Amino acid sequence: MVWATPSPDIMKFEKNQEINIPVIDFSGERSEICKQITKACEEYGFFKVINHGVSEDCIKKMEDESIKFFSKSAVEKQAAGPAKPWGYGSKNIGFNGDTGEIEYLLLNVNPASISQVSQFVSTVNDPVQFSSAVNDYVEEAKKLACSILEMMAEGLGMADSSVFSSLVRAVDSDLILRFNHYPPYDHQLNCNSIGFGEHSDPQILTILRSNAVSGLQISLEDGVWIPVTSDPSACFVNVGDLLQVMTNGRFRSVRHRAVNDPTKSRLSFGYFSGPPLHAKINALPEFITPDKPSLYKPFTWAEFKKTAYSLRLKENRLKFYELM
Ligand code: GA4
Ligand code: GA4
Repeated sequence: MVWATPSPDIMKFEKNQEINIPVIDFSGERSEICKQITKACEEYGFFKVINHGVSEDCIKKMEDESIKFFSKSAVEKQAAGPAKPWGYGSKNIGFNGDTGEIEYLLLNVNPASISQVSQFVSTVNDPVQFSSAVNDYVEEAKKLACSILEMMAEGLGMADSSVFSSLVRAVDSDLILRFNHYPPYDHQLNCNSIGFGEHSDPQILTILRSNAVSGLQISLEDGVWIPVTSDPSACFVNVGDLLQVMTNGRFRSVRHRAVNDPTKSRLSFGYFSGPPLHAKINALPEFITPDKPSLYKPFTWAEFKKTAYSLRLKENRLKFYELM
């Protein structure tokens, strides 16, 4: 396994990029950040955050735990699963036949599931260290997600600035943490394969952090893929399907995919913030006008999640909830 060392010159990445994705500096002025977030979510449904406030130490511990785990033999890792829906998985994504050049650990973010998966991985990792890395990281990721969602609401001029954040901050909110390892793989030699196929995230908001190996691509129009240069010091944010519904289509749920690097291991952590299962999701009145009536019928997150899990990865699952 070949692990990349972080680049000493992060700025170089920005200049080399062919298409500039929005980069938002969280050390800046708040009202300016709110505006930039709103604009990025309207145009791309995606942005990069620098100076995000998640501690380096916390990220380092997560990375150490992942390297420790993914570096082991297939047999040892299999012993930590298969634990559908939670635990270790390799090549199979979801339940409907999607596959990719990827291995992963999936955790439901609650004490019971974290402790269960910590036991699963204890053939390789120290369960106390592992669960402490995960608990610290999800706490910081949640803070970041909530603060982004609050600034979004402010940028949109919502009367209640906690309208989005309260859903992912609730004690029973549905949160998932995913560790991904994309082993070195040459797609040019095997053009039928991909790391993680095209899809949108079903939840409200996703926070993604990766090592210095690129692979993430976003799509703004069908078939046009924009490579996102990795930046291990940054976090990348995706708008999920539910946020597209709540903003009545003003924000777009970004379609994205990941491809393997031919020579290096890409490692990423995704933090997927969803609402409680019983939460009712609908286009908020602020986004409904006589000219723009609601595009979607209301549903609960449990209903939508069930739909998402019954379909293939690339499917546009929102179409089942569209009003004509
Ligand atoms: C995409 C976002 C998250 O990685 C994930 C994925 C989940 C899985 O891998 O089990 C899903 C996929 C994701 C969307 C549609 C369904 C569910 C695979 C799949 C085919 C953990 C999630 O919540 O939804
Ligand atoms: C779908 C939505 C909710 O009903 C549920 C389901 C859950 C379960 O434990 O029954 C899941 C399913 C649902 C999606 C994938 C995972 C989890 C069964 C399963 C195989 C309660 C939920 O949270 O996800």
